[in-house]
Amino acid sequence: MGLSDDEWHHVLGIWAKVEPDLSAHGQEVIIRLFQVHPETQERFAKFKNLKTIDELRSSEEVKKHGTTVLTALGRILKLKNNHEPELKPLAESHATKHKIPVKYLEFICEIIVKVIAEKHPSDFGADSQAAMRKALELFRNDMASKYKEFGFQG
Ligand code: CUS
Repeated sequence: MGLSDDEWHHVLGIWAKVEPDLSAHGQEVIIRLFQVHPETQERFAKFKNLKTIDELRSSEEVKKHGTTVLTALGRILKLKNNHEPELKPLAESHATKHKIPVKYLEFICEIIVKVIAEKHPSDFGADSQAAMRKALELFRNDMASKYKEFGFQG
């Protein structure tokens, strides 16, 4: 089920506040994800060797990956309910190459909401948070069904 115009308005409104500093948000999301769900870090050969919080904080790779993740997500959000063309290649690479389970997408989405809420307490109220959660759920559901088309059970 898609979002209403009003819900998309909330989602894109807060995203406009995230975007000017995408790399700081992205870096925080990845670091937090690896701390809260260490199994996600194991999935990436290039991040496995980063043991301490200081190592994570000073890693340019982590920062770069955070930017990549949020850039991809931002593109998808801006397409609103018509994200299929952008989502398909992403689902393919994540199903066949990276093998990122849907569960990990749930983890990262939840952390994205938390990080935005911390960084923008006065711009990300209950309605905006609910709308963002709904948009991310739509993203995950569509990723999950595309995963299946690519033969990955997720
Ligand atoms: O990179 C990318 O692209 C993805 C995201 C999207 C949104 C799909 N990723 Cu990366 C994901 C993940 C990570 O990194 C980690 C963990 C989990 C998930």
